[in-house]
Amino acid sequence: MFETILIPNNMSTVQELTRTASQIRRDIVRMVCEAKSGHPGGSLSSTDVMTALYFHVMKQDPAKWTRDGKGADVFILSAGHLAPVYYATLSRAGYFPPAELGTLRKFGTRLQGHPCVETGLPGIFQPSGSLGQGLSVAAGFALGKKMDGEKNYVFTLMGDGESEEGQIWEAAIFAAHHKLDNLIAFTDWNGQQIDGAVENVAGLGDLADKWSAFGWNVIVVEDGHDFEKILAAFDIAKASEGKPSMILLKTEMGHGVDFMAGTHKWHGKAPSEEQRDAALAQLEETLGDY
Ligand SMILES: Cc1ncc(C[n+]2csc(CCOP(=O)(O)OP(=O)(O)O)c2C)c(N)n1
Ligand SMILES: [Mg+2]
Repeated sequence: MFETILIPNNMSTVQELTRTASQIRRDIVRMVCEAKSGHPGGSLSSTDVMTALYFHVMKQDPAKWTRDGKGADVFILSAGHLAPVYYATLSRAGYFPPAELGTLRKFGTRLQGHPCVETGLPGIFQPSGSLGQGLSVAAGFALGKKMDGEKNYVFTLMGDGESEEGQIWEAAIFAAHHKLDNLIAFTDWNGQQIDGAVENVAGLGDLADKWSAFGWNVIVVEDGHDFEKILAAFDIAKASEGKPSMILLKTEMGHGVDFMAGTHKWHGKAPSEEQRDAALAQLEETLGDY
């Protein structure tokens, strides 16, 4: 079911990224279906930015990966429930064989429902799942790299619902205070969270204004599924001087599968086998040739 197709991590064209993202979306749907639990909605909305990151933006080499991230770019998944997209991306980038994706959430697996480090899965720098903590960890890594005179970047993916957590804003103050321009955070601004629209749960208002007021370099990507725009946003972020960057990606929950799209109902629900097949048919149709 999880065939071994390793995709080289130096691919650069939008067409190649699009095909890889589709492969990762298919992995997500299969993994969550087989586990009978997990988080497909946000995984599908953040697939494109994760693909852009690991297959183009980030300087990383699975063969040389170490957990301390010394001498390499680092990625922290702040929104830990997005483990399915994280695992699928790591696997397709060459960190472990895709066959292991089929073990998601099974007893004794290295692919726990939320990322952890005790199981020794390559590519995971930091456990996560309790929302709001990853940005603080990423800021710590970024400060450490500055102190060591390293030029590498630290990236972190956050959710918009996650951005309701108080610790996020404490980390925002810290990162701006320390002028962490090697820190690039990005938010999957899909408008949905666990039990409804973010604006109905605890509205964030204009996130761009908020991050800007906290002293960050803010880049808004109006279509967070457009690879050219995503790559351009990372270029702008990398050029920031004296300020950490926040890329706000307007995305669609469940993107790529019509019956999962745009609703919080697929935040944390597994498709049946029938729904999986319907989803895969849509993805394969879009993709063509894997
Ligand atoms: C500290 C903490 N509070 C609550 C939760 C439960 N929880 C898991 S995901 C989630 C919603 C997150 O929303 P968002 O970041 O927008 O993710 P999306 O639904 O878009 O995938 C909540 C409340 C948690 N994991 N950690
Ligand atoms: Mg969300």
